[in-house]
Amino acid sequence: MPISSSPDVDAVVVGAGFAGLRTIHSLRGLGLSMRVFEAGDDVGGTWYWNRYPGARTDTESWAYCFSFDQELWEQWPFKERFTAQGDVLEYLRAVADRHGMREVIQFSTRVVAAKFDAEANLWRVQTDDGVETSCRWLITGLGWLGIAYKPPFEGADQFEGESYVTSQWPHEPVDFAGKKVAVIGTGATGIQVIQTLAHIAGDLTVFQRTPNYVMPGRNHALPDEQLAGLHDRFEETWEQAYSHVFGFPMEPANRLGGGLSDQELEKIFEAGWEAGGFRFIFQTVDDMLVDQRVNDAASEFVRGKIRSIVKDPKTAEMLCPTTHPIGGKRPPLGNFYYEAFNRDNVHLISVREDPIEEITRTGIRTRSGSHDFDVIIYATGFDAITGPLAEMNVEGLDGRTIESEWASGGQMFLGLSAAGFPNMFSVLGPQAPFASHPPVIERQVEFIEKVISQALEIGSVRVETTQEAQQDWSDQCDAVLDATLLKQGMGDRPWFLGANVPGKEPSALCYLGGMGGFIAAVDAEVAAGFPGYRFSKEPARL
Ligand code: N01
Repeated sequence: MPISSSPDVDAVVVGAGFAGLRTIHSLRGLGLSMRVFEAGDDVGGTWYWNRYPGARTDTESWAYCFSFDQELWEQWPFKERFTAQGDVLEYLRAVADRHGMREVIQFSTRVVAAKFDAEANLWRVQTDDGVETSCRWLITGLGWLGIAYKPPFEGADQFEGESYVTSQWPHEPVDFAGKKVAVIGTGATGIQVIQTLAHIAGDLTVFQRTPNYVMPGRNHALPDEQLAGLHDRFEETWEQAYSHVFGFPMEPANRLGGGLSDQELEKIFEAGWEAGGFRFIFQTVDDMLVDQRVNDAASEFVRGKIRSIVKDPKTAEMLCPTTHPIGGKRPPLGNFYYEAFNRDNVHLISVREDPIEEITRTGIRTRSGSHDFDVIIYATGFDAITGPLAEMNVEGLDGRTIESEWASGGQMFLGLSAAGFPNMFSVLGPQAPFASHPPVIERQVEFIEKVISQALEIGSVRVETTQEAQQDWSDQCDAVLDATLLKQGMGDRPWFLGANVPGKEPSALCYLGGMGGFIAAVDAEVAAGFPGYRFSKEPARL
């Protein structure tokens, strides 16, 4: 019986977004042959699908890109502080073209199943064109947000107007001028749609279940002088991003709020609010997410801002989050979001008080009455983090499937390796760091490169993470989560704890120990000779 049949290619990569493209670069460095399957007809991944009005990054543009290509970074004309979706795509297309990546990507092809052949130590990957491809290494780059969650509202199919799911947005332009539009959902996506369509739609009604702490993005164009200064700061930018807890290109506050008076905190918060973006959370004090008093003060500060911006007191109160701490749900970035509710054409319905009972032929019926619309937009989130891989029908050793393994919460060593699934690495798997994705992706892929490189060096055909390593990492994820205030938001269904999809078991689906904690963990793993992995030269069961 063969211990190592020859595969069609050394590696199959699934997805051609940030993760897939970065993986191509690394595998090429190792001299491996590969095939990349991408469901879309172009590169981009999450940024290909989420082309809804107003979509843009909320990490500053100069760190929402790759650090591996310094030359491109130093030339790239970052247009705005926060990059618009189309410009993210343009950047990723440039990366793919410049590095000749398209030649290994098969577009418009979805992976429908992957099964580990334990005798041959190969993955057999099925695609929706009916072809099977065998490979030694299976690397998934599916992102956290690949599977939309659309609540099963009664009657949704009978609506006769236009309806859209934000993450399945059409490529053709949608005309909203003069139309009556409903947006369901006020997460980071809903907020971007609402603040954009407020100025275009004839009438916009927002269906909000849980108000969020929306930070002012203060997006702006980057003038040439600023861009030139920025282009001189490659090292500094990436040093900041890789040492910042959430991978942002900013210095930490280097002070704790716990010992400061209320007046001192107020002054610091005011400066953070003015600075915009996530600087309110990460450049004011370093203990906002762990110190109750500081968090309470920050939350109250934001409520004060909402009350001062939104003119109608009743609307302002409806927009004030009161049931979770700041950070208990992922705070969105707005650009004149609260201001939108001062417009006569924008209306707010709280579905906590007035639940949606049915989607009708002509609109939405809530408990208090019916509302007619031309367009309904579902900005209702994702089966995040575990959903994309669970849906891919991945079968490892002994018939174990990812879907069943993760029934009570996804676990992956370092957020990329699952016990029982040899030779598979998932960039941005569950329990990857909760941080800006490009820096996380780069560090994870560099680590994967080192594991594969070690296997090639010693002639190993099967590499598998151990159950102990996986459990230990998962325990660390639990412990860090417990050290924060974030679990207090559980009742408000944060997606990063798997709490937003009915029936999904909430758990620590991400690592909150920051980029620094993650980099220390992967460096220690490499330095110790990969104790979290078993490298075998022949199948364990033969
Ligand atoms: O999804 P969400 P998202 N009835 O889950 C509501 C990233 N992202 O797509 O809060 C009524 O946050 C739900 O209500 P509630 C970013 O990491 C990044 O907005 O559960 N409402 C909530 O308001 C972000 O955090 C960027 O009570 C229902 C909304 O739908 C992540 O994606 C931009 C409902 C879902 O919000 C997810 O954001 C956009 C129901 N039955 C997104 N079910 C950038 O980088 C759900 N909702 C800029």
